[in-house]
Parts: sequence; C-alpha cells; structure tokens
Amino acid sequence: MDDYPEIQLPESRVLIIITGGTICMRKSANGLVPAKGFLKAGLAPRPSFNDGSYPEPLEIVIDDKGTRKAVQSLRTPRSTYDRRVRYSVLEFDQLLDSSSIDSAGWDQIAKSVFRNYQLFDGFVILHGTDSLAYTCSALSFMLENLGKPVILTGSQAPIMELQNDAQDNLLGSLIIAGHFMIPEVCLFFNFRLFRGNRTTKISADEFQAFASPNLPPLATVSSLRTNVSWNLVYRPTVVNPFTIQTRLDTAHVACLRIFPGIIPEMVDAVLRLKGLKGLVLETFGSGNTPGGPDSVMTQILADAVKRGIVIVNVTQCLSGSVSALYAPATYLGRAGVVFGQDLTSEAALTKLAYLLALPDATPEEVAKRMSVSIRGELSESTRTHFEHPKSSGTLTPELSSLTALGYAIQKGNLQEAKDILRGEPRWLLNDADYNLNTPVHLAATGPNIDILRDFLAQGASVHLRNRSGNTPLFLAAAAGLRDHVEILREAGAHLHTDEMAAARLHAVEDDGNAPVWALVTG
Ligand code: ASN
Repeated sequence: MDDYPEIQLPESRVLIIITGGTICMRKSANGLVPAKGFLKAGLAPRPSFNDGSYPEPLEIVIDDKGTRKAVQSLRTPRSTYDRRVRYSVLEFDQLLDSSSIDSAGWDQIAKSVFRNYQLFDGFVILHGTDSLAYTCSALSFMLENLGKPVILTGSQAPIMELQNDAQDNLLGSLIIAGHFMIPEVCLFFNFRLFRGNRTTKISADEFQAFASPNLPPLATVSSLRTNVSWNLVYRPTVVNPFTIQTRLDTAHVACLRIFPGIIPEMVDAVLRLKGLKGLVLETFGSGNTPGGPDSVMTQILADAVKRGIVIVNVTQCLSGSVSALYAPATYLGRAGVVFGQDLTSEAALTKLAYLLALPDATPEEVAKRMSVSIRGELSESTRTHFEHPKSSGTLTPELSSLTALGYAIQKGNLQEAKDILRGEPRWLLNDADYNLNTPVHLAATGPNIDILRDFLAQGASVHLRNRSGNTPLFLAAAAGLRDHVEILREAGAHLHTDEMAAARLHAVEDDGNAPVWALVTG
C-alpha cells in the first residue's frame, strides 16, 4: 500500500495487449523466445506496477474469440497526477518475435482494441521492436476515428534482465495511456512518445531504438512530469464513432530501394510481379532516380502507372521530404509516380496496403490519397496543416480562460465560445476544472446544442471523466437531453463501465428520463 492517506482517487483502466517481443522474452536453448505469464512474473513483483493490493478484483476483458472473461488486474501506486492506473493483460495465444507479424497479426490487435474499446480508457500494446514501426503505421490507418490512446512499446532487453529498458518503457506507456487523452496510435520508447506512423527503428541494440525524424515527439517524460505537446496531437475532426478496417493488402505491395547502377530490368521485374498493385520506391535525396526524361527507367515506371500500379516516391534519407526540386524527381512526377512527401517507408507501405484494401479502391483514388495526410503521417507542403495553437504542454489549466468558456457555455453563447477558443494560446477543449469537468461536460448539459456540436467537430474528447467518474454522455442522459445524447453517441461516446449499472437502473425506472437512459444503455 502507498503511504499517502487513503482517499478515493480517480482510477483509469488500461488494457495491455501482449503480442510478444523481447520485453517478455526469456532465454531458451534456441536463444531468446517470448514467454507467457507476464502479469504475474514480470509485473506483480515490481512496486511501480503494483501498489500492493494484489490480488486485485478480476476485470472483464473480451478475448480473441469474443468471449467475456474475468482476468486478474493490477493497480499502480498513486501518480503525480493523483490517479492510479488499473490494468489487465490480454496475451496473444502464440506470442511472436515481431519479425513474424503480418496483416493477420495486425487484425488481431485491431480487433482486440475494438472489442474492448468500451471497457478501457486506453490501450498499451507490447510488441517486438523489429517490426514495431510497421505495426504502429498499420494500426494508425486501421483504427478509424480513434478517440482513446493506443500506445505501442517494447524493449531492447527483457524485463527479466537486471539492466533493462522494459520497465521504463512500459511504465511510461501505462501512465500516458491512463492519464492523457491522446487519441492516436503512438509509440513510446526511451522516455519519448511519438506519433506511431512517423517512427522508424534506428538502432538494433541501443535503448534509443526509435526516432521520428520528421515530427517532434508528442510528449516527453522528464523527472516526474510528462510534457505533452498538445499542439501536435492529431484529433479526428469528423463526428463519427470508432471503427476498424482489417485485412490490409500486404500481398500486393512491394518496396524497392534504388542504388547506383540499378538496371531498369530489375525495376521492371518487380513491377511485373503477378498481382502487384503498389510499389514504394525508395529514391535518393529529395526523390531522385537514375535516368532522364526519355530513359528506359522512366518509360518502365510510366508504363507501370498506366497498367494501374500505384508507385510512391519516398526518400532513402532519414529525414526530409521528396519534391520536384531536381529534374530526375520532376521526370518521375511526369511519369505518374506519386510524391510521398516525408512519409517513412513503413508508413508508405502500410498506407498503400490499407488504401488498396478499401472497398472500391481505384488506382487513381489510392494515388490521390497517398500524397495527402489522413492520420498525420505526412506533412503536406502545399497546405497549412491542422495544428492546434502552441501550448506549454502541461496539464495545468489556466482557470481564467476555462472559466470564461464555462460562462459562455452556460449562457449558450456560441460566438463567445468560439472567440475564447480562437484567442486561446492553449487547446482548452480537453482541459478540465477543479471537478475535472471539461468544456464538453458543460456543453453536454448546456442550453445550446450547437456549442456541443462545435466542440465535437473540433475533435474534443468525449471520453474524459469528471471527478465523480462521469462522462459527458452520462450527464446529458441524466439531464434528459435526448438531442445532446444523440450527437454525443454519433461522436462515439459511450458510458464507462462504472456508469453502466446506474444507467440501466434509471432506464427501467418509471420516470420521464427513462427513454433517454434507454438510449445510452442500448
Ligand atoms: N527480435 C525482437 C522482436 O522484434 C527484437 C526486440 O523486441 N527488441 O520481437
């Protein structure tokens, strides 16, 4: 037990999905292999992962077969943010060295998140580092309209080793998933949180194994604080609930690295692979390949594009973007090769596989979407991309702006609310007052539904809970506001597990609000 007075602290729920990787490996006659029983052997004995209340109550999780089962949970000690994180673990039946992951494995992860979405506040996925950047990229596309944090991590040394990076990587991930509503697929490694689809593995053995060369970290952990760059956090701004897209088409895409002296026949042979639909071409510098405007190479590429193959130009360099700066890249563009801007190869390949798997994907449509950002995976050079105003990055609310916004909501004054948000140097919409009510909580019971609609269209989270543990949806139902409830549901809001029992009781009570409660329990 911790030494602080035992007051009722808010608790977040996080699901850890274990796919394998070094983090959970043990030595065997064949070298390191992943081993089961991580919660009990790896986490329960460590004070930072277990506040001593073990064994804790069972938590419900939904397994791969869709069966609800009760599993052991653990709870962290109190955090610097006065919160505890309760977590449970779902292990893949077959734990993998991540070199063996494929699109079926990605489906399994996406389905586990989807099935358990309403039961948890955030997700941590343990994964080997070898293919981690690919999995992060793939999931960022597969998880559509994500409203909760999904954080992937792993380690270079197993948690059972005396000196390891596993403990810090997992603890940092758990804390972020349990405290910060960053609705992105992220990678946490060596005290930094990255947008997953911007990452690449840069070291086979250093603890600093990943980099995000074209986008600064979304958060850094230093001493006791987690500093979130809220201005960089990507939020879906269409009001739609969370869904997943599975079965990425990895069977019909390829990646080819250009090198000095590469013969056009080699490129042609790859482009004539049976069934090939998309190719990522790793070019020199800012997008250049050998061959002039009338060269065989350019002709081969142009012919392939005419046959309906989407070819995407990305740079071999660790950072920077491709562009039509030099003549060779311009010729590629004229041949119909798409500029992948500053996409990593991992993001380009998985994005192609994702787009090609969408129903009715035409080569033209896929090519068009490859050079625009759909999940913040690339920087669009021609468009001022969506960025929240710069912030100092801590959770500390500036009460004056939040209070002013609260009054505007209470008065139902949409224009005033918009003005406050526009002039605000930080992104206020996910901040909270003393009672942990966010502007969405206030708008959910406010007199003007257009304010609620506006906040949701700006990507404000519907999943944050106030000090009493209530979501905006719960408050709107309690107030009997059917229209507010409906729009929150459209945005993917659902009741937290702890609210469900009370809501079900209300739904059968003989009172005027019972039909509204019925809407949220269905
Ligand atoms: N081979 C391991 C894996 O990717 C490497 C690691 O996790 N550090 O599963």
